[in-house]
Amino acid sequence: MKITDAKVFVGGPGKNYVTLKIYTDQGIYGLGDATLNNRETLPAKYLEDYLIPCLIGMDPRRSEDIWQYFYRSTYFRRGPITMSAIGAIDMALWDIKGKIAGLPVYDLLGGKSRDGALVYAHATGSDLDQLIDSMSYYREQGYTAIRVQCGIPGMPTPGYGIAGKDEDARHYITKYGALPDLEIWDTGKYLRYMPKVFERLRAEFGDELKILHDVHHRLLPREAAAFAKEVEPFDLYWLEDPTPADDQTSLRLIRQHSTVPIAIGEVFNSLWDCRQMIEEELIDFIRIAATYGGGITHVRRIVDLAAIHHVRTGFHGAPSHSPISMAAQAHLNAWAPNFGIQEYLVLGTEACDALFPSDHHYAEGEFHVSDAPGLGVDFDEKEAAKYAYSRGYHPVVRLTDGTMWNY
Ligand code: GCO
Ligand code: MG
Repeated sequence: MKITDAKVFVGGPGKNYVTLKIYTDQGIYGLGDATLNNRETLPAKYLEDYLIPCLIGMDPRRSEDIWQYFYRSTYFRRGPITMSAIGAIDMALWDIKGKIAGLPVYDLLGGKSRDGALVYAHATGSDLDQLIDSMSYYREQGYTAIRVQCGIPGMPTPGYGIAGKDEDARHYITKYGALPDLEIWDTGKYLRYMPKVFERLRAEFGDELKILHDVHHRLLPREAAAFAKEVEPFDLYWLEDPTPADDQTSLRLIRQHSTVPIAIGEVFNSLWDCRQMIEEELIDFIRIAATYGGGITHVRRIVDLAAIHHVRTGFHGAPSHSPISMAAQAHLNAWAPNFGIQEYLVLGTEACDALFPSDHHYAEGEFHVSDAPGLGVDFDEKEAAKYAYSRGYHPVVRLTDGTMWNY
């Protein structure tokens, strides 16, 4: 069996999805996702100019060897662009392999460990009342785990993941400007107000609800340790990205002062970015995505290392991931003995479902993986022709005195 061709498509409804389609001499094709949010043209070009020419003629069943070929032959290893490109190829090869075998990818990994995978939704509010309204909406939709982001009184700009006053907080998705928007961040105001938010939410929703919160890399290690200690009584399911995780050892301080579960990893692209924090058991959930994390082959390796160290999965599921990588993660989630939770936002719009037809679905707080052979997602090229690339940027963040900070 041979790979005969591969094509890259960029575009989608409101998103620049980077979709790879690999064709074989037996009529079977595979699909992969290389959507590197706000840098989408780079993995697309990398695939077209460098990887696809080598891929033609290879045997698609040899997914491990092909992964190693691209990882080792790149010479300048890792990085989000390289790993997104390799990841897309890897997903497409698992898709092909499943289709050859007539089995869903989860069966190739070791079979289902569960029927539905716990997911969390995003609730947001420019203030506490709007946040509570947004949370009530998701409770009604059956969610038992909700991430909460709340506007902070006096904060100069709304902040990460927070709807403006007049926006629809129930369906809020971060918008990216044609040039970077500016956010102003005040750590003191955040640290003083956020514990009060959790206190009110517990009083409002009781003890059962799983409450998650994303700090989005904004705190220093000492601040994060103090904050984690202070919010301990409110029993968070996780505290995400309390500090930028470039320095893995800074997490030790948080661990020494608090038992709040820590979730990190959405900006990682390899095992080497999280090896120390997993081995030292400094985190509780690993958030790497199949897209930037080198696909199923590499993420599976991370999941296995994590399992030995009591770290569970909590894969990234921002809307920038196409339904293809969400499917890749759904198969990992179905199999992983150390599955924790899945972030869930991407599927469900009519335009997105038309572009990526599938029977993966959400029901009652859980994600149900497709039982179709391969990844269980298709790609409609006619629909794809409707969309064009449009450049976007993540916001930039400055402190109140103008100092650059972390988005
Ligand atoms: C999350 C993330 C995202 C990121 C985005 C950046 O937890 O979902 O923090 O919202 O900001 O994926 O590209
Ligand atoms: Mg996050």
